[in-house]
Amino acid sequence: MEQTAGRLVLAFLLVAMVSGATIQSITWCAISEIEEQKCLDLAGNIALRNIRGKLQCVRGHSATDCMQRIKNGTADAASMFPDEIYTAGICYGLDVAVGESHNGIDGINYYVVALARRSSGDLSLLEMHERSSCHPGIRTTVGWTVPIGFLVNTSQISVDEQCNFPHAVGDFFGYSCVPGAKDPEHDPKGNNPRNLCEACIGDENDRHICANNPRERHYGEAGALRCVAENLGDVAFVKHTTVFDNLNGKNQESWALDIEMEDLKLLCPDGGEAPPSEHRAMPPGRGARQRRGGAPGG
Ligand SMILES: *[C@@H]1O[C@H](CO)[C@@H](O)[C@H](O)[C@H]1NC(C)=O
Ligand SMILES: CC(=O)N[C@H]1CO[C@H](CO)[C@@H](O)[C@@H]1O
Repeated sequence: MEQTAGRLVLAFLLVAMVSGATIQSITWCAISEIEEQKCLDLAGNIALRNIRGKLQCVRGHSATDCMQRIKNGTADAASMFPDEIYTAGICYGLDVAVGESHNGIDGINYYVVALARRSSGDLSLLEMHERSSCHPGIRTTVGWTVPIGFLVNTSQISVDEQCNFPHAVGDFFGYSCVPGAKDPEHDPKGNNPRNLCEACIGDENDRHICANNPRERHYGEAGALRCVAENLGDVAFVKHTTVFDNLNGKNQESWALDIEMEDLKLLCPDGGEAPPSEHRAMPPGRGARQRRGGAPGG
């Protein structure tokens, strides 16, 4: 984890779709002072070592500002959070050039899956409108970026010109638990839809509802599974390993002991269903499997 707690450690390099032209000089849009300093250091090294090409650094006010700069040609690249990549792709027509995992030690791949109770008939991942959903946390790769990308990709969710994903998601699902959705950090204007927290339950004393930490009992992947097990959500977006990590006595909490593998099913990207062991991947937007990125709650 770097300087900002809870930040994802995935960084993505974005480049404008410049029709195959080889770039001699790259202008990097730095979002923070630290990033700008790194860029300047690197640029100095490149100049010193006489490497062909040139790196220039500009300072953007925000990820969105950098996207605008890339789009209008005053910058070529920036590093982004995974969830910002969807904004970049969907709202600014930019493309992901390189995906990098900063905690590169493990680099374990996982699939993001959609889990539902077997008893809830008539559920399809292609018809999720007005359904209820359980997410490990806001801006997590598993619980937000991949599923929302899928819903956008399959034209179920459309985002407005402001690219306001929380609003689009709140309008789309009947209600959800997206821990952190109302935190000032993720909701600076305080106007994210309330229904993003309506499937959350908080702690034993009904406090910390929708908190972006384990006090919210529907937080994280186990929490999202619990949310479905407790019938508060139709679907949970979790890793393919989440059921195996929590069922058959692995998790001793009563909700986990009360549910069996046979009670659950996977919803597949093609609209069908499968047993939890047949983890078919949800396509993460651009056809590649997600790398483990140390997402909060992940
Ligand atoms: C490009 O976009 C940035 C960020 O919005 C803006 O500050 C800059 O003036 C724009 N430049 C041009 C040439 O349009
Ligand atoms: C509607 C849409 O954008 N569909 C795309 C979803 O992603 C697949 C591959 O990742 C594309 O082939 C589709 O065109």
